[in-house]
Amino acid sequence: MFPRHTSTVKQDQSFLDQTTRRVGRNHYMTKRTFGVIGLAVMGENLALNVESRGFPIAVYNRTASKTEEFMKTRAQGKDVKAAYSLEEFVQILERPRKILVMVKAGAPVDYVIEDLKPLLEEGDMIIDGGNSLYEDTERRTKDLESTGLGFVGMGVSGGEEGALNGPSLMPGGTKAAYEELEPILTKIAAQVDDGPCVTFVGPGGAGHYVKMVHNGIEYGDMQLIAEAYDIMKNAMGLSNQELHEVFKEWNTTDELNSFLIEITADIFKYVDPDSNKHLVDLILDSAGQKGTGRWTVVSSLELGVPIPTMYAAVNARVMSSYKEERKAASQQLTGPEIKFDGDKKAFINKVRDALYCSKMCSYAQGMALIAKASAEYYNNQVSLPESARIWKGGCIIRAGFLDKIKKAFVDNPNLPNLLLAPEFKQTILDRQDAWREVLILANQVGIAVPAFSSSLDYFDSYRRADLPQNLTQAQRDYFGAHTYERVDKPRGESFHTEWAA
Ligand code: NBP
Repeated sequence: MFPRHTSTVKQDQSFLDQTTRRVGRNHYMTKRTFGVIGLAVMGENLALNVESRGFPIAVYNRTASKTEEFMKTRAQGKDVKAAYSLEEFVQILERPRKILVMVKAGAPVDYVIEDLKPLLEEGDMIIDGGNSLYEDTERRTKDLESTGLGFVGMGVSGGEEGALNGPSLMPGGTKAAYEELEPILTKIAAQVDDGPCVTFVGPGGAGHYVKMVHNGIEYGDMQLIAEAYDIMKNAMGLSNQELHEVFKEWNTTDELNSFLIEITADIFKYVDPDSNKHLVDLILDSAGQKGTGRWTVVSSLELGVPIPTMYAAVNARVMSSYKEERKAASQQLTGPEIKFDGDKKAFINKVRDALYCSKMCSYAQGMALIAKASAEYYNNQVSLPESARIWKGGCIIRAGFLDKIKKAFVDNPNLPNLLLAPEFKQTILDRQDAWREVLILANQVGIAVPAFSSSLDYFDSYRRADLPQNLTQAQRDYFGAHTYERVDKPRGESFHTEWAA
């Protein structure tokens, strides 16, 4: 059983007496409330965030020169104590120790945990704030809980700026450890109208699972914006200045107001000082894809939850990386001539509608994936309204629209799919014609819109009672005797036919 402790945030005199120790010959130092291991971009900024909320901190980094540099620069004058060995680091932390590990995801997290384990005492807790695979977090939680330590696998979103000023935090794992950490986490998280962007997500790897899906949704959002840009630039001929104005205007709308739309508007007006050209036009069209997008797709396949928009976004990045091959192919594989002669202003509104409808489908997929994972892995403990709420501030997908998602699941906790929530349903029904028109144009002029198309396919598949998989089942039974069910017989009864006879 993980022992309970009173909050360590308020320190009265008797507490300070117990938690001071002699350092050097004459100097007394208050023990540190919070420790951070790993002083790269995220660790440094999170450490400074924690310190700025009034918590004395200790820091440690494997390479001592980075620690020295941090102490000489950003930590100057702050309530930060550096340690140059893990033994020293552990000693200067008050008990129960609260240690945030912010190192490269994967094996380095295990190395740090293994080195820390023998130095810690029952009730101490480790938080892994990196982008760890939820299955690794599952394993680490079990392992550390079995030794009497608390483990919190915490997704952190918001990059460098969020880490410093208020990220979105997605902690899961040992519930009692989270309760100890809550007074600190609620202070360092982004603050929005309905509270700090942090909640206890669920047991085991639930925090990292929700962070993974957050990143999958981020992939989807970015690809959808890229496709809207491609159509408006290459089919409709909008200039960067016009694109800046369109995205700026979209950012004022209830449905699309978001961090990603805001930065997109900024990007279109940025002029490269060296060349005096718009920087966006000078950037190579080859995007990387790291673990989380791919993991989201793999998990969705394992759980049997369709997430075609996110899958399309991951594939689009993979395809973009074949730059040289695409360049060569473009000399041989021609497409239709690009021609748009409609009303630009009216069509821009249709692109906006297509973007919003596609985005609704993408979030419907993400929320369905979290719901299934919650049921399969986390005893139904992951709250969908809370997941949407903690993404409202601090993180890359922060958007006004998340409020509507939260409300949809508060109003109906058993909602089978976001698209069935009254507000989303009506919007998508009202705008589907515009959405389809945009896809028709893209297809006619030969511009690939994989995420827009996958979203529409998702909508058109989900909304149809009958799909053509009756034929698929017949084929499977024909060549493999896989059997089939019949619409005119009770579910569960299976049939086989000797088709060739
Ligand atoms: P990095 O992912 O670049 O990792 C660098 C840190 O890991 C350094 O402190 C390095 O120490 C330490 N480290 C390594 Br590498 N191997 C180690 C080992 N075997 N033992 C101990 N320490 C080791 O840092 P980051 O960009 O700050 O990201 C940290 C985590 O946060 C990652 O999981 C990342 O995916 C996640 N994340 C990053 C962002 C972002 O915007 N960057 C956003 C959200 C989440 P050294 O100095 O001795 O080499």
